[in-house]
Amino acid sequence: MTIPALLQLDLERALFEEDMVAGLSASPKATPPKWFYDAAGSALFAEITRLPEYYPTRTEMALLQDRAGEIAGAVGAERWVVEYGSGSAAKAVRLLKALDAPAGYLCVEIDPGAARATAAEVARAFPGLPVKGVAGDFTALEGELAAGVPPRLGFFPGSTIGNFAPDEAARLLADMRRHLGPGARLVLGADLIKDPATLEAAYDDAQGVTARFNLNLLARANRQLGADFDLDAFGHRAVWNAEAARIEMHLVSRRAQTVTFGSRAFAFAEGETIHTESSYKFDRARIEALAARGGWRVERFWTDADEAFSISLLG
Ligand code: AVJ
Repeated sequence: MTIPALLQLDLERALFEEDMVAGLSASPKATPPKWFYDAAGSALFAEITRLPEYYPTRTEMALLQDRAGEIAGAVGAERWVVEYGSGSAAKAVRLLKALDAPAGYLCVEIDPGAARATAAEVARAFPGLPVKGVAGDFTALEGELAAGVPPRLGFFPGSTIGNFAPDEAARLLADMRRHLGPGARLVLGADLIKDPATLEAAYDDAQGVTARFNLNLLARANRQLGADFDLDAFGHRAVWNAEAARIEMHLVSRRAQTVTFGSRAFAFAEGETIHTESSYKFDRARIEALAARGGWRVERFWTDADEAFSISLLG
């Protein structure tokens, strides 16, 4: 079913409001990271990927370049490539270039602008290849998969898997296992555990781009929900939680304050935070355990020379 664009915007706004109300009512306050990615947030994320401190994007791109031939050899010919939200076409173009006679390309992006732009760029790079971009979260894909027949190759780059808590991540991989169908493979990009200083710098850059990305959540709530967040009254914090193996991003209330939107009011104590994102980091054993919970096996595992980032081939 196709939902008219205006209705879709209304629906998106309603879901955003629901998640913000639930997240700000919870204790401790926590909101889902998928709402970072409106047009402004997607542009800020693109800027993050070019920051000197943010190594994941360029490391994964180089790794893809170096290993594309091996990946292509392992997955075989005539695959439908199904990509889960990377925010840019660059990695898919690199993968598709290496693959033997890809059958088509489907991507799902939370930001409708990104879905359109990524699909358009892939279509431009591969004239004649069936290409489709879908706006929504990963669950929006289920109905679309009739478009491409097996064998499929899932492509989940960027360590977006790290945005999900372990149980959710296992469920997500199991969903992919199921809807990608028989004989599917999955190319999974995952950031690796390393020294905390490097990790924290990647999420708290000197230019303050990540801070703006984090604060954009509140700016978006002001724009889209009529909230009255004072952006100067919140600070950005990124901390490595070693026990949970994740970077956490928080927005810290600089003072006691009350924020309102609609008929609701949310009280903040001085120093209270909204936990806006977790970015889990991995090692080979953790990826193998997670893959197994999702019904996959790690067939190949590649890292760069510094072991900063990994690409796994799951089958
Ligand atoms: C897009 C989820 C992979 O966790 O590294 C970047 C998002 N957040 N800087 C990440 C992000 C802060 C990014 N992912």
